[in-house]
Amino acid sequence: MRTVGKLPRHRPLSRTQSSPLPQSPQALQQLVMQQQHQQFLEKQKQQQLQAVLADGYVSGPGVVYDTFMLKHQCMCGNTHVHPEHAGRIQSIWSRLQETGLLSKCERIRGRKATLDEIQTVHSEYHTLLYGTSPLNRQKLDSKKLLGPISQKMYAMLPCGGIGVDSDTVWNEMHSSSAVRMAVGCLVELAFKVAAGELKNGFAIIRPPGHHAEESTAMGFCFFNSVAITAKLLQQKLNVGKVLIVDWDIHHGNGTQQAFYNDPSVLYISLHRYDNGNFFPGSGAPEEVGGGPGVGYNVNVAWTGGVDPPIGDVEYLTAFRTVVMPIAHEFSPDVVLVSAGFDAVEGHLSPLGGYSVTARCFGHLTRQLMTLAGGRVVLALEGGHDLTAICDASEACVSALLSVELQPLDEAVLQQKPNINAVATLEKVIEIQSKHWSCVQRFAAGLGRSLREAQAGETEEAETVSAMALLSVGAEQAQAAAAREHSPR
Ligand code: X5A
Ligand code: ZN
Repeated sequence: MRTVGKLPRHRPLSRTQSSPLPQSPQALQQLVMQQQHQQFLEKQKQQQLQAVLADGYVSGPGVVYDTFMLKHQCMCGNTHVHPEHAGRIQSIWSRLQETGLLSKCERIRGRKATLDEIQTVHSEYHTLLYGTSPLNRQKLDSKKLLGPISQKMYAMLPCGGIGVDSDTVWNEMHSSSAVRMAVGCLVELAFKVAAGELKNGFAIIRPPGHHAEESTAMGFCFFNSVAITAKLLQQKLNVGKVLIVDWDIHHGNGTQQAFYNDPSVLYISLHRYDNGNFFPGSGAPEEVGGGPGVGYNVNVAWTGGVDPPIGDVEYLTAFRTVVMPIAHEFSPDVVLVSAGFDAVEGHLSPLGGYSVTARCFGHLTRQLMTLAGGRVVLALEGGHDLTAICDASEACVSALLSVELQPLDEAVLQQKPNINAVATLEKVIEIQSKHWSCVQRFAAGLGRSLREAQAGETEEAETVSAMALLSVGAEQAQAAAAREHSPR
């Protein structure tokens, strides 16, 4: 509170005021202070209201993380043979702490997804197989829910542990809690974003999920967290259209499968394809969806290997010519991102090979924030180079916070996309233009640098307004001519 002596001079109160003014100077001072305080509260209320109108409700981004997910570890205990290890999410969490980004975000409490929630995407058998530990399985057994589930279903691995394969390891004691926690964390976060309690979100979760199909665990994945979240947003929160952007270097075969015939969920994946020779082998550009879902599956399937390399220019060009135009036309209510960071430089084949910068992913995030009123939720998928995934997470959370990003290098803006990337995008546009008319106009200028594209678009806009002016001019001339020739 300010002291009376420091109060600014107030305007003299007018004589027309109906209530009598207090007589003593102290009482007058008090009245002025009361009024000023009232004004202050009023102004504060206005500002809060404006903030609510501007962003929905809220403060800012939400981040979710839970140490339960650390316990999913091969019983062999050797993280070198298993690149999808607990240190991945621990490192990202620490990085966000160290950089002070975490303190600018809301921390969301995670939880284990229920078996019913998981069954929105997965079969009952698959859900029970990976969603229960020996302890709670006994309870289910006694309820006679389980049938043949207690039979052995894992392979012995060369490392001494067990799993579906040497990537997709299983810990009988701890893995079921971890895989359910990964799903539940994302569901909690996405629901708060969709409901307007949070601006956007970043889920630091593992194991990843986008390879998990209805009844198949593979490629480190057991439950498809992003697919389950999309289904639950629709079923429980009445969200209409969900866009899933998958920028993990691997195709999200599980996510594609979950929504292949569904026009309410648009799946756009950018992945290394190499004509089906890169894991998991699916994700051809011709896979466009089925039945009512035709056109709602978009595969930007990079082909041509890594010489020349695929990097920022190619990803930014794909966003400019395919991802963002289609996404805007779809007009989603929520955007979920399968945010794997294995396309970031530092990842070698077969778990990478590309050279996208961490910084670039911040810029891609910022572009996605122009959709769905900014309701964007990123979920970690793949990526194992700790520096790369920490840098990329930092860039993406910075974007979600709307802080100024490190600009892209001028060289990136001036470079043309490589010949293989242009061929890939030509093919995607040829195939998808049957379903999305907006992409057609980008077919001719695919080889442009981002700077050239920028100039081209400015020129196009100028041409459009010049044409508009010309046509207005022509109409006016016609009208004038008509007046001249018509007898009064
Ligand atoms: C989520 C992810 C990669 C699986 C590679 C299998 N999976 N060799 O990045
Ligand atoms: Zn991956």
